[in-house]
Amino acid sequence: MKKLLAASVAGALMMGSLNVQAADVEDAVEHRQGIFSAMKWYFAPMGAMIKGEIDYDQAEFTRRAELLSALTHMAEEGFVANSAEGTEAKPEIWENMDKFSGGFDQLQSNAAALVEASKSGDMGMIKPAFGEVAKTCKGCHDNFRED
Ligand code: ASC
Repeated sequence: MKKLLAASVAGALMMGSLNVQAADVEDAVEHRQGIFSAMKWYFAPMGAMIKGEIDYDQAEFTRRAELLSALTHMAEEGFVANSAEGTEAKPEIWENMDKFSGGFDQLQSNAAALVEASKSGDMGMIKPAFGEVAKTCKGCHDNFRED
């Protein structure tokens, strides 16, 4: 009886986990896409300030850099197994996870450096720091995103 109960509990857990798995992949994709979209939201106006398309405001720039920096720690966990299909993520991500993950490390340190540079209020420091972040975005897109 105990054995039977254990078997049916295990069976129920297994079935449950199959359902949870499909939902988990969907949630993970939604999570990472939301984070990337938020990253763009915070990033793009900083570029516009640097180009002079909108007025430069030091506090606003730093606020954006800080929030962007926080977001750079959130997207990677959305790249769960079997989650490339139907997205722009290339399967190469999962074949080169060390390189992919290293790109996130670089993005995180470049974004943290942009926060520090932004506090100087000196465009001579801010501009190259912003460029390093943009370069890291682009590097990963070139390698791991379908255009
Ligand atoms: C953006 C945006 C990106 C990055 C990238 C930087 O504003 O949407 O994906 O900058 O183009 O190279």
